[in-house]
Amino acid sequence: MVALGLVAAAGTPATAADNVLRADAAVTRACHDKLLPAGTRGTDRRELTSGVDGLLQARLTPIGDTSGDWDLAVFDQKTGAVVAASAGLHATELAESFVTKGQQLVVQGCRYAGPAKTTRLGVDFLALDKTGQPTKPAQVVRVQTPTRQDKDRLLGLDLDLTEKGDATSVDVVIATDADRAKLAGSGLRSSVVEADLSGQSIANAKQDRAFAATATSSALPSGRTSYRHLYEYDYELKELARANPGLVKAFTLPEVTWEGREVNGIEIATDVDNTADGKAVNLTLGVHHAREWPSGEHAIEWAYELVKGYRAGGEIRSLVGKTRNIIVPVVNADGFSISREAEPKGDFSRFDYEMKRKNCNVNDSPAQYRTGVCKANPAGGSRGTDPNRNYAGFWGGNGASTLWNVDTYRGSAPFSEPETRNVRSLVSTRQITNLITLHTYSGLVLRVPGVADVRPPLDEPTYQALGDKMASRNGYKSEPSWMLYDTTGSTEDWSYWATGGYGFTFEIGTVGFHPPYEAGVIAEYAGLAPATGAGKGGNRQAFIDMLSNAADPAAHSTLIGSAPKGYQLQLRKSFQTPTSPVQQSDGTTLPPIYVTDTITSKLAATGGRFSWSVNPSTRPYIAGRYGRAPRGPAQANVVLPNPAGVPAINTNWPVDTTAERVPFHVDGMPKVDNGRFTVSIAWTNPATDWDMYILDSTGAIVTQSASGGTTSERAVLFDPPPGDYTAVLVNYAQADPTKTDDYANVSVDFASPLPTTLGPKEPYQLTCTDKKGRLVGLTDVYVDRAQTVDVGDVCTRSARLAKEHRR
Ligand code: 0X9
Ligand code: ZN
Repeated sequence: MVALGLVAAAGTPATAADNVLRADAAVTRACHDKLLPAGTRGTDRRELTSGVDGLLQARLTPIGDTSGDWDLAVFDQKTGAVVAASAGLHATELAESFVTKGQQLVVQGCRYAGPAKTTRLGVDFLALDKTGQPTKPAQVVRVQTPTRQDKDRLLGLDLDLTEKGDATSVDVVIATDADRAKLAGSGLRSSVVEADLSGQSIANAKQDRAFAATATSSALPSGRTSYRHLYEYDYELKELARANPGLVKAFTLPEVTWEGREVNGIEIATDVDNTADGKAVNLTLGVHHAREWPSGEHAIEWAYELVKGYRAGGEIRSLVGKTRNIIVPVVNADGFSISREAEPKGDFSRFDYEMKRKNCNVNDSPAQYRTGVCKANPAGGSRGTDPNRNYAGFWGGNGASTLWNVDTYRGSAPFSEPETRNVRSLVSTRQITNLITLHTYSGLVLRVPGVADVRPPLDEPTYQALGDKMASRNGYKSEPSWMLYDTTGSTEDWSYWATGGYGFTFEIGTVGFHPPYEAGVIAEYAGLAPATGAGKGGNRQAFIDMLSNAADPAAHSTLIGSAPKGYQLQLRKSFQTPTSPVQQSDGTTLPPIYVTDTITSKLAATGGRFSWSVNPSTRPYIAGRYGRAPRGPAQANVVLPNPAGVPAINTNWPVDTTAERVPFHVDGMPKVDNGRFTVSIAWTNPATDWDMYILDSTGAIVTQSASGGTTSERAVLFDPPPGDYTAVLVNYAQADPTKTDDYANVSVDFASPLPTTLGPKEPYQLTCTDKKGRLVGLTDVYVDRAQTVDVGDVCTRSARLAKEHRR
């Protein structure tokens, strides 16, 4: 690894003065658009020649006044093509790309806005280390996981699970020989779904180029026809703000990434600068996972949708008027930039940077892997923390890895990462009543909880209804996320349980992390074929549903009262929430960590009555869990004898119907109230394999259990409707075909539903400060979902209390 510093065209080190770019005028232009002639107003440039086959990193850092906005672009001098660019909201920029030895480059700095006439340029060239490339193409295999045991076993393998899966299987990426060996040794059954991922990736890129070359516009609100680069996201955010003063504001989140990038967002509301106007806030997040490009596209298109919709009038104008929208299209800016700028290798190896998932934290890696930069290092894309395992909600439990190089690595501590702390700061300081965090892929609208043991929150009926409604627009499946697989430390499993704001994970699309743009972005967003939401409104309409929910006071809580003009109200809650018992890599478990959250929000009184849209004061985490009271006893367990004989081997059920069939009956009210039934069978030899499918009276499979390498099967159905059922027992394999290893009896066990549990109520502390910032009112406020609480004249009523508080 060589860091050459700034080199002039001839390869000699630059002087300090060469490091300072200067422009006397600011010009609002896209610096990355084209290489401008030397001396163009508002620009400065340096010419360089790469001394290496490797990586170029060009940075800007502000000099003195940090309020200026400079952008940066690097061009190939011969072709004029943009090689790398950066267009943040200030003068902190990082443009990175691969270059070849002898390549002649022009670094172009553009002063976009603000008073800073100068900015500091730094350029590094880094040689690449290419050891350890995989030998075989990577594959997607479908792993059969009909039981929770199987799912747990799969999770324990620390493989790269895709979010594609159903009740009985999960698709997994197998990139290396080590992955292959792990899966083979697990006893889990699997089949190859996609034999060579690289072919697909290269074909996708080609298709995208062809589409963008011919299509001049699209059904997207912006008309976009190709995946954006990070610098385009940033540039468009500030241009949207510049073109729509008063309605759109671009902002930078508090923490820079590990590589020093600023993370930017946009806020949209009437009178946008008055963030303390008491309106409900709808937050849309994209790109927690680097390779999930459509998630950023959907987020920024939603921003265009709102701006255009507001200008056009009608439903969106009315909704925008009642709410605030915050959009952060790219939460994981480092990871995204790497994935987006990588060459399409598509083999899912750790050097396939296009398929990088995590962020750029390197601190938890072993010393030999801590060298290099995020985009080029000996461990490739396997360094870093999974931002969607790093939130505090149930952190440290199932479905997250303790290992630095695994794609679901949870990080060294809850909120150890700048990316999650950035989202935390938004959610902790604004009343985010609604949150969608976008991912790809597999057509899902996911809600909490991430693990089944947590049990659904008291809000489950309304929470589910909202998810179902959105799913009716995009054609996705709406379900609690544990049904996909266990996850802990995910975005909404923190934000929801801590604040009560409805949070969802969308898994956009059906065909890959960043499929061709036309299908993966345009069709999914606008609800066009081939998307599952074709003709139903697509994600566009799902987002509008979410915004309508934010605009509906019945969906959150409201405080009303009165306060003098110029006074400021503040709500505050501070609490501790335990993480999961913290799983260790040696299999032991340490006690939960108690994470302190402080939630605050402000209202600027305009005089007279106010109305303030807020989340419920009681955290869902302690409010209780949803369930239902048993209305009668559960049905008595039954043991059904194994029918005489043994069916022939059948590896092709249900096409081949050879099986044993054992009927049983499930009673219902008023006789019994079953919360669930569990059907189990057992045999002796793990090399023997019986599979079990449970059919209802119409012949539909209602649940199943079809694992391999075990001596039992267990199928569960929650809240089973009364009626006749059939257990279908399929003889999939016999350890010794000459001596049948038959299963014993079929047991059907019934259990009562778990009743709803209720926890204590929590208040907000509401304070009022006068124009001079003196505390003049203080009270506790309890407010439930859908409730409106009149807090009265809070700025004078509790004056005595406030005075005592001041002493
Ligand atoms: O595993 C994830 O983080 C998400 N899938 S992805 O392929 N996009 O990485 C799914 C998360 C689902 N779980 C929760 N949201 N709790
Ligand atoms: Zn994701």
